[in-house]
Amino acid sequence: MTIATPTALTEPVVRDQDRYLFDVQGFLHLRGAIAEADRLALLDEVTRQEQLEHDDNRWNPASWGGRPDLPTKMVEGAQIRLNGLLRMSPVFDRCIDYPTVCPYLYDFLPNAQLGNAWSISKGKGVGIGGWHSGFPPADYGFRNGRIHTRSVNTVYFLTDNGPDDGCMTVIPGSHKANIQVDTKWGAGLDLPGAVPVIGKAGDVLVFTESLLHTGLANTSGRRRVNLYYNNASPDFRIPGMPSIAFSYNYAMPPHIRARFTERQKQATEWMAFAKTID
Ligand SMILES: O=C(O)CCC(=O)C(=O)O
Repeated sequence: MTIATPTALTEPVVRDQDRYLFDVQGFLHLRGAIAEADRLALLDEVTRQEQLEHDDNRWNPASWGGRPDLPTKMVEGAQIRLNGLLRMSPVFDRCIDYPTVCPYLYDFLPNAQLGNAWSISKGKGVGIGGWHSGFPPADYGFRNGRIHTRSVNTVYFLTDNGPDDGCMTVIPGSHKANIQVDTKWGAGLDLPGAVPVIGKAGDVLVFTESLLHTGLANTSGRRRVNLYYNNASPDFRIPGMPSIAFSYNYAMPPHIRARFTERQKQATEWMAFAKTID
């Protein structure tokens, strides 16, 4: 599927064949969905933020029983993960409701609420990730002509995701699996049914979090940078939501939400009720 230019939010771009493909595979690969100027602005900002130190005390005071295992900046070898992107810079706001992506998001998950937004950069030597999914297949279904899923993740490829760059990998159809996977069957592409999502800078991967997924190793030495905006259904309570232990990463303090557009405020409505510090 190729998207040439960003489409207005109101245009009915989602076709039956898109719903069919998402339902059958558990994901859609939107090629060329990010406008080049946006991609460059996002990539520059991730690169800048990765070089900064981030003071977690401000967001995660020990007195609130925060999550030391989920700091803002996580560095493991040549991999850098930044959690809570929207706290860092308004440059990241645009992906809350990116015009070419949100018609699919809201079709598959009406009134989606944004959870965490994070980046992952990989360099040479980063190994294969572990297979995982956010929700079990029981949380995915198709009823009354509509997709029903607890969570939809949207992955913005800011650089090429080649097979040796550490690209995302999925098991198409695993969001409907009836047999529990045993990860001892194989790591990465060795797990039966694993397919690499090979993409270009500017592509977006939209998938149900009931789908098994992971990332491959980076052996090329080319920097691979993706952004992840994960969304939950409004009836789902983000785990531990009222507690800062989780809302630390997910919830934005009121002064950050104040700058959002109306559409972005709607997409983060639950945050208005979460315990946060300003
Ligand atoms: O970055 C990758 O390659 C995989 C990331 C992933 O699966 C995740 O963050 O849940």
